[in-house]
Amino acid sequence: REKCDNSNFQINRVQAAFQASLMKNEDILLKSYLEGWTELQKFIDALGTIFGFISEEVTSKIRILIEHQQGVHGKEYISMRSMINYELKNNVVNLHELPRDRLQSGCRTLLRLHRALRWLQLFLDNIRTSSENDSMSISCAEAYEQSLAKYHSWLVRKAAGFAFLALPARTEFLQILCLEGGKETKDKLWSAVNLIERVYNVTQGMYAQYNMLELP
Ligand code: 1Q0
Repeated sequence: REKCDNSNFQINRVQAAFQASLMKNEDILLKSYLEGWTELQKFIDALGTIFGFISEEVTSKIRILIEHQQGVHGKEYISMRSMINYELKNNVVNLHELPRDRLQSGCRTLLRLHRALRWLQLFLDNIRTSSENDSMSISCAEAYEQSLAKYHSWLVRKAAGFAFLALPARTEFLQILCLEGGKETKDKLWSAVNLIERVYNVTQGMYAQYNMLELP
């Protein structure tokens, strides 16, 4: 496992990337948003191979969006709003049925990451308000039930439930996040939760505005 002092696993890096994704006019800079996810993925990977299927899923969603960004219409994929406008105008988004294209739309792909960001917000807030002997598995499962679970099949929910049981105890978990526990940790988590909530709200607002909250 990487050491904390080489700043590889800093929660600050996640935060910096998501902070940078917030644009002036209620828009999201996709490059930074994806960087935030790439940083998050390092934490998932650090938790062990049991979480591999979750990490794979994040890789696959990030890859689809990067493929759009590197494609011929790449300049349309700079911000979330430009992506939505482009995909709507050009019938890239499938509004009514599951996508069958090889390269799925950026809008429905980002929506999956967006829903997962709500889980992260709730989970981090549960950790923040938990105390030393509280179970991370329960904190995680509760956040999941309140958010992502309702979009997942029975099988995925079962697999997620088993993976949660493999989460380490609170102290070790905080060590993986390079946090020591105590007041400073609560402050850091509080500011991370608030930032994630802001990013979530901007994204949610845009999906609602374009009627895209249920994209198949
Ligand atoms: C630490 C444990 C992480 C648990 C996260 C929640 C578990 C979710 C289970 C994910 C199952 C993936 C299998 C596939 C699901 C797809 O069906 C679904 C829908 O996509 P589609 O194409 O079928 O319509 N995909 C998704 O819902 C995407 C879900 C991505 C899950 C992202 C989990 C993110 C974990 C993040 C970081 C953990 C680090 C915590 C500490 C961070 C501190 C800053």
